[in-house]
Amino acid sequence: MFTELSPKYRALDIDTVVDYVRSRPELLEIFREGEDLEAVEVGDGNLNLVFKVWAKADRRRTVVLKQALPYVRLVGESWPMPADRARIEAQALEVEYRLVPQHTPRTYFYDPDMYLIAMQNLDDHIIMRKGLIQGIKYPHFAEHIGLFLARTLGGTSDLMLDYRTKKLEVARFINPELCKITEDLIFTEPYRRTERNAFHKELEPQVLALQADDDLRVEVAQMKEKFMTHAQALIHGDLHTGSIMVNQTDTYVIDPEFAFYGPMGFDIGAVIGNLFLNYAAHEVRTKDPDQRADFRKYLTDTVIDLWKVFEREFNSFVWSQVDPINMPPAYQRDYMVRLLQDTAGLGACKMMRRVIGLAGVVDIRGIEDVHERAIAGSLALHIGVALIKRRREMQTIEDLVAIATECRPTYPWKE
Ligand code: SR1
Ligand code: MG
Repeated sequence: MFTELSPKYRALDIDTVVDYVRSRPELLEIFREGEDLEAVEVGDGNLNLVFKVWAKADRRRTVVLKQALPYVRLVGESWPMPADRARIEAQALEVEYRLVPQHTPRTYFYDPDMYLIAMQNLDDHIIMRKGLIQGIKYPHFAEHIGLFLARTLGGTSDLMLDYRTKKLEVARFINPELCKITEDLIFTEPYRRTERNAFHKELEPQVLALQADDDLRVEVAQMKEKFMTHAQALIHGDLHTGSIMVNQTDTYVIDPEFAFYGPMGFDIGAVIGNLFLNYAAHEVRTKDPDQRADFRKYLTDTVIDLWKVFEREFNSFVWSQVDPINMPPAYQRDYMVRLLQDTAGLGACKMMRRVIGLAGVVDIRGIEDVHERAIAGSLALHIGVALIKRRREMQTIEDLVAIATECRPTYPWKE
């Protein structure tokens, strides 16, 4: 069904990874020949193996190896998946590094037989989702991610590339199986009864009402069509807060294995949708109302700021370079409003799938008390529905935030 697995492929494990590292001359800039190395497997995502390897004598000399398995790790061998997705990820990392090296991990090499990428270990950063759950603020995140989005989306679009390069890039990033995961898990399954949906029973009345909402299913179908047909830019394709590593000074975007030419709003919406999932989770995670309001203000300010940085950088990196006869200022303004509305609609789909569908987020699914979890899930669903249904009203990012923050949970259900 997929391109055949290389005959040289073998999945690494904790006993074989050190010898593999020793066999790679590219890593001699980090490790000395024959020195003692230590390793641990840290992959907690849905798909891959991830190893950290370091020199016993000096933990700062370290590398991360990410290796694709020929199946979905979350489910097992019954769900095969092309290991060649690692090539897509390596290519995307290369493009992103060229456009925004300050926010992209450095790649040491890509091994096409092992479907393995060796890259910079970001040990002094944490997965952003984990930090946000703890209520940690990242003061530079909006500036960093706004720049990342403007450069990677603008710089790979028809607005910046010549006609031939764009088409060749679309071909180089054809990624059918990973797109199919998104088409199924984000745009299809949450809106029907399927075995893979994983919402808990307290939320069932709201989920059933949402699935019975014909108007909503029309909006979602429009978003699915956009995802499948709008080859606007090279998108990361899975830019949730688990694909971002942060600390108080830096931001890195990792894991672009879902990359392909799709709608820009899917990436921007993923970031914003995940900030609102966290916003919904703090409904119950942060008990003190002042503390909750303060953290939520940080989240909504971040949404506003990241869009404003994105617009500013898109102006200077893209719009200032285009031919104003073919793309006059009024077209440019209209493009940005359409992009904002796509961002709302696609981000909404990213939110609803995380509450209803197979792969949830720990912000919400990690809430232990089932009633509290239902309150947070209910709020996240209401925000998702409002963002997608009311996206055409939005002219500014403040409009988007106002629509989201008007929403309230409706659990526990009133008779
Ligand atoms: C079967 S893969 C499930 C999800 O994990 C990835 O991070 C993507 O979000 C995908 O939809
Ligand atoms: Mg991932």
